[in-house]
Amino acid sequence: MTSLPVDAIKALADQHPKPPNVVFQYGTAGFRTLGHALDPVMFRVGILAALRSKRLDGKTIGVMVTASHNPEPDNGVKLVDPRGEMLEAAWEAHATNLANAPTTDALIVALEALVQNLRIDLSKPARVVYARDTRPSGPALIASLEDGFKAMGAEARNAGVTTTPVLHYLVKAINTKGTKDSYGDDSEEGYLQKLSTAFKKLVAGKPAIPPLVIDCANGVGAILAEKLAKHLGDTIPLILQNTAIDTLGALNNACGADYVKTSQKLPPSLSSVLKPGQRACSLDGDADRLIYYYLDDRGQFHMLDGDKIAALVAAFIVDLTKSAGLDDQIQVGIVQTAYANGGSTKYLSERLPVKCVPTGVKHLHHAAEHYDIGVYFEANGHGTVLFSPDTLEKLSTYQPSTPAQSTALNHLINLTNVINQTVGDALSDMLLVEVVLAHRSYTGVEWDSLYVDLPNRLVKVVVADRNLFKTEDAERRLVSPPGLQAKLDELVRRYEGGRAFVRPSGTEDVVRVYAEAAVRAQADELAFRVAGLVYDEVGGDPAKRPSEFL
Ligand code: G16
Repeated sequence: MTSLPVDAIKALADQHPKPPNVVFQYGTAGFRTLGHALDPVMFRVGILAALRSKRLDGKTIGVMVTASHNPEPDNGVKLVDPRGEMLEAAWEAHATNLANAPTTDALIVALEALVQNLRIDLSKPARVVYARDTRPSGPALIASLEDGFKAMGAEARNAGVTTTPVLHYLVKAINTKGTKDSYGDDSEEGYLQKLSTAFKKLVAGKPAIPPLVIDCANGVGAILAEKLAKHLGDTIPLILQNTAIDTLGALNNACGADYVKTSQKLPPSLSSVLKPGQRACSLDGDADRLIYYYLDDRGQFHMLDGDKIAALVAAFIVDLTKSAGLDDQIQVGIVQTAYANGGSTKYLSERLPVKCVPTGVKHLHHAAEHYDIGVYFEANGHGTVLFSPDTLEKLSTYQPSTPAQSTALNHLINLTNVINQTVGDALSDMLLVEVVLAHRSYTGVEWDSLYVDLPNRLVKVVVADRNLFKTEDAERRLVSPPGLQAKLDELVRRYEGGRAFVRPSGTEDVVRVYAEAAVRAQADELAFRVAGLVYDEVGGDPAKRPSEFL
């Protein structure tokens, strides 16, 4: 093919028309909105994925249909680049542009321009691999996506219903197959084998691991967790909860990582399951986020979020590099966002280099690539650990001089296999956490006591147009609407240990407010006062003003 298959595209595009008066945007994690609105977007994403593959010489591009932590009626789609990472930022704009072409003819014009501007060689092959989560709107959206592939004559592999991290793994495994960098067998089974084998090696010889309760958010994580449990056998007993993937409305509803993180509460469905002192964790709807927690002897809930995971894991890796005699050659660094609890940032920055970047794993991932070993976690439990190519090379060629060094080196090598380095992965992160807890002989209590979280509060504000809100300084300050940041500064000054920021969500149609302060009641009050300021600023309906405390 040396020119666009215009007739095929036209014929199929007419079956997926874009409604007028809707604007689509490739946001924090791809396109995300009500599932039934996404039909034209899917078709166009199918075409774009094929073009991206051609542009990259036929490398396989991933497409994941999911809305992750969002409620069930929402759905979404995101593209995965050949190394398993998020789509290159420049192409997000191309995706937005194609999605908004108002007619079939306008779509053809936009495609022709894209091919010309990016000098895409249309004679190259197009290869894609795609998957979806368990949402009811998924099958119809997959059919629209497949029409996009068909229009372009792409070679498309359907990975079925699986988690977002498995899809990222598959993309990397397919593109590295048969090379010296082979990432593993390019199948879900290969993924499960890789993680479970490394996990078993890492915990060999450690005392028996007590059972772990997993809240699967009634999503696709339930399917994978069940398969993983079989691979792990009795190395770690997993008690799966919230596995109702076929119950309408159950997905992420009063369960899952986002519910736990935002409400800072135990999912009600676990209240009769979880025993005091027992560890539990929640996945989100596509199993790329992980939040741990436990109940203390008095039944009080303690959350161990992405910041706590970063602290636990980073300290363990630093200790291993020291024990291996590699600490002068390998630098470990941390990447966080503005949502990181002030307590965690203080604790970590006293020990390691810490960088703050805007929300979205794509930003964290790229920043983490600058370290020899980059540990990145969002407070919401989305994150992973990256080992740079140089570090991987060092680990494979290093000659340890004592048995202790050799053991630590092996642990580090096994960690590179238990960790899904393509993207945040709840199940892989869960195994990583369990390895560290087993090595440290920690329960949730010791882990929790690494540092004390500042009381904090997240609030969503529904406004007419969230795009009025623009930020700078890694989203810690507002530049628009003008004057609002000064009002926030004035307010925050009145709270001891106060910190707050406002940013538009990239996955939901809301503005998010985060606040923390030295005392719980103050953190709550500050959050709702900031939310009120935001609401008033854009002239919202007084009846809907955020007002839990005021
Ligand atoms: C996605 C992104 C995360 C981000 C989250 C919330 O998570 O992958 O990096 O933190 O959305 O983003 P926002 O505050 O912009 O809505 P997920 O788990 O939904 O894919």
